[in-house]
Amino acid sequence: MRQLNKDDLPLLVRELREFIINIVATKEGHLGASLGVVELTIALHYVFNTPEDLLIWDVGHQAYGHKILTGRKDIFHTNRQFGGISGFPKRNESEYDTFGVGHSSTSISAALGMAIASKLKGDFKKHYIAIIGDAFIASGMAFEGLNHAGVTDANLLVILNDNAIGIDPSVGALKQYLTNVKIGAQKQDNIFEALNFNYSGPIYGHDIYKVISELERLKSIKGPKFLHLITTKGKGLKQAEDNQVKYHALGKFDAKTGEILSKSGFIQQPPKYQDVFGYTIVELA
Ligand SMILES: Cc1ncc(C[n+]2csc(CCOP(=O)(O)OP(=O)(O)O)c2C)c(N)n1
Repeated sequence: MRQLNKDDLPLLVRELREFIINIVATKEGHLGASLGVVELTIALHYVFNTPEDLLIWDVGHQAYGHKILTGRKDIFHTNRQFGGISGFPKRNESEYDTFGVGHSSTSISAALGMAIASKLKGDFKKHYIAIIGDAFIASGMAFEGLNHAGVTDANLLVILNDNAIGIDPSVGALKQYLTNVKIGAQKQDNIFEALNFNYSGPIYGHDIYKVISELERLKSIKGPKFLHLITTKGKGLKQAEDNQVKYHALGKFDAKTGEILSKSGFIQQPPKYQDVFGYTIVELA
């Protein structure tokens, strides 16, 4: 892929998105998050020398494109099936999966730990990149990682994939702050610069050329860096963009229309186990 001409990348973007939609439509799984980072995923593997440079995806539910691009295209239809590949990055599955994930907010600390460890071994060349969503950067452990990284000279790049939603729309003061940054109303100090990060953004994350040129620029800057990307969860499938909560993870759907399917046709599926469990617990409470 790194040998492709930059002009060919928009076609790859389309193909990768289509591939993810077609497989998840029949095999189920996380959808919106992976669709939102297609450009970023391609740009990261294009600009950085993976797997020598290390990508650490927070949670890893958005890493379908990463898996497909790193040798697992032909087995991606086994995603989350018994005996098949994992729905999250898994170290024994691929050398490109640098950290076992599933639970959130670990990526920054993990990347920082790896960066410090290789410096101790005398390796100063690699890049360490944590990709984290706006929901989970507000978690305690992510903040602990930022707080620690800011007093090191680690070659760490933290990429905030800001789509203003987790499973439900994001809430809280940090979300408000990020919104202010996006609308250009933030007059106060930049919180990430205050933590000693070289901040860049906000950048529109669906312009592959912009993302590539910014990653190339950041690659030559030493120390902790922070890239703020604005993306749309579910990008490329209208229904998933319009119903981001429902299309975070879902059952089978029509790949063309995005309509959610059941075995008997275009009707709602029965409630999921976790919904029944949740309603029952609330009722009992
Ligand atoms: C500790 C923990 N809590 C909850 C979850 C369930 N979970 C998986 S993805 C997700 C939302 C992630 O939001 P964000 O980080 O903003 O990424 P996005 O999906 O919007 O790209 C949640 C709550 C989890 N994986 N780990």
